[in-house]
Amino acid sequence: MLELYYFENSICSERVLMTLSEKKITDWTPHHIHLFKHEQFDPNYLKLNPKAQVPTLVHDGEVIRESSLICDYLDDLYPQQNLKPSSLSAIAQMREWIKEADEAGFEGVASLSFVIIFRKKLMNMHDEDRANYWASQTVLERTQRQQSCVFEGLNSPYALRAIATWERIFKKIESVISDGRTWLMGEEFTLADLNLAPFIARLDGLQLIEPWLADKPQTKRWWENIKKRPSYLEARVGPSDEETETMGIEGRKIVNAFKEKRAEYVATHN
Ligand SMILES: N[C@@H](CCC(=O)N[C@@H](CS)C(=O)NCC(=O)O)C(=O)O
Repeated sequence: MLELYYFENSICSERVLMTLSEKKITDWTPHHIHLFKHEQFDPNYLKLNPKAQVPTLVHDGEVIRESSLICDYLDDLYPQQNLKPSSLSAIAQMREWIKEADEAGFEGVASLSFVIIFRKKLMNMHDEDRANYWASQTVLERTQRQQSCVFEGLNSPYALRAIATWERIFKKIESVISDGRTWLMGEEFTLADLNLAPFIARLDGLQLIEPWLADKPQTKRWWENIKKRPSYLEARVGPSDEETETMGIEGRKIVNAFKEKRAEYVATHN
């Protein structure tokens, strides 16, 4: 029996939803964890995921955490529609993409999300509620990052690091697929493409993709292909209509300042 604890507006949960769709797995039980209602801090959920994060998969009583590991696990569990390349070296290279997305890409997207949308949400909270929210968190680095993004906005060092990270990832994508291949690992869609997709969808929702990909035609082509993928559509990757509106409004307010920061970074690091 497969049970998934997740939240729709979570880029990490979307990775798993996309994997379930790619693999055509329909026999699973959903458990919604509403992050904005702080259900991730429920003591029962904390037993499954002590970091108070989604997603979490439970398979026949075994708990699997970490979105990319859950996707990898599901891929191994179900033979149909393999999401890994065939050679061991290619699998290792595929995992390098995912490792970078997990380690740096996630933090970058989360920082920019806080600078652009969650900042306003948190600033509108009563001081005491905001302090309680942060006090409930169990990962200190995450709290420090969020606080810096909320209080310093685009001037936060985490925002600059996000620009540097995604500049590096997009440059790598552009260079790898400039040989005309459809997907990162060749002609087969793999977990490398899939694990990046929800993160880039969020950047898109925040209105940052246009300026970022303006000088990267190959990456644009790859991104357009991802958005047409049935699993992307079925898993409803990216912000909901309502969120798209809020993100769009907030993103447009900041996009010029973002472009300046990015240009400054590119001029000094290229
Ligand atoms: N490395 C973890 C990160 C999970 C994570 O941070 N999930 C976010 C949603 S995308 C979360 O649960 N945040 C809890 C919160 O904001 O309090 C994974 O990939 O599963």
